[in-house]
Amino acid sequence: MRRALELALLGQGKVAPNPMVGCVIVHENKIIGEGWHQQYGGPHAEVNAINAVADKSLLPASRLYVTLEPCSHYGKTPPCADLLIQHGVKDVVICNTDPNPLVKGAGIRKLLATGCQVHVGLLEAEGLDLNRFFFTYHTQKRPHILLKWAETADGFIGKTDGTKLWISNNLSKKLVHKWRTELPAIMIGTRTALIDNPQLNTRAWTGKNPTRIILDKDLQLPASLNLFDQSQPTLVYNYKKQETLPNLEWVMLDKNEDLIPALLHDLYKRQLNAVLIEGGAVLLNSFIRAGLWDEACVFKSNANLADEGILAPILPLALLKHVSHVASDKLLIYLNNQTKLPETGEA
Ligand code: AOF
Ligand code: ZN
Repeated sequence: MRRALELALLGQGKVAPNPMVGCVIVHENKIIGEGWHQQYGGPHAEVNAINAVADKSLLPASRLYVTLEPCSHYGKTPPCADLLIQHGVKDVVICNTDPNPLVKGAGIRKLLATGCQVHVGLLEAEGLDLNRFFFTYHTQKRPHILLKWAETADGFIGKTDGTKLWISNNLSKKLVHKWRTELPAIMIGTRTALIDNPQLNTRAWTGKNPTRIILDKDLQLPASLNLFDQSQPTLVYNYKKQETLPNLEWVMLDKNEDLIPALLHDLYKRQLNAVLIEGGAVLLNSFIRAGLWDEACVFKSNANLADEGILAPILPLALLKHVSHVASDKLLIYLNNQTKLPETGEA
């Protein structure tokens, strides 16, 4: 199953909103076939693993390890549970059950009904962690929310005078760009868009550019910003207009609804299963106040701003206590080794 999880990870950044899935087939203690879900809409992991087996007559006497319950529905491909049954597979070990309402146990029931032996829950925690975006999406009916910010040693994330402050370093920039390739969407608020004029792309890492999401309630942002260059899919949530251009869409929200839940509901409908919230403080705090977040990735500098600045978000104390016991369960802090803050940097 560890090997199957390793294979699943090869689909990272290529299969969303579908899960990363790996499959290993073992006959008399030898791996005779391996496969993983490689591309969104492409063959599932089980199909690729079975195709990789040279001698299919070995399948009835083999054990199949798969990281997610075999599917039972006709989607872009026929049900994997049926394929396993056709090939006479009689021994299946599964890491996680599938929370997708289209499957949700039906794949396991299909296998059991034919007398196949099914074991569920091997390395369950590892599987839940690997596909946490997929699991949050289906169980909470909203995208998985990751908060990200960089703070100075004295707890500031920016300057109050509206000038740009570069807190982290080139290494953290690369890491963030890598994360961006692994996520379907990134979001920022109005002030960050205005001050930093970011591109929100993945130029420091190879991979797919995520959808950019901007919250600009009253449409204050100038069209000249990099974010409006239509170079990658961009959504602008606001209270004023609904309009669609190539790669650029203004989505109007209802002022009478709670902002964060309404926004997440719209993202859910668009099948975006994870969003990295990259600031600023107002937006990050809105997610924290609403209790609608799953992970925080904090870069902490060892240098002081030594001035008045914008305070870094404060995470609920109860959670931090929890984190001190279970390191990096929900919070990830990167310490950077920078002794002096540079004056400017690239957003
Ligand atoms: C995958 N890859 O290896 C497995 C999946 O849209 P479809 O037809 O490809 O079906 C996607 C659903 O199938 C997915 O949400 C999950 O519930 C199930 N299993 N999906 O993309 C796989 N095993
Ligand atoms: Zn399938």
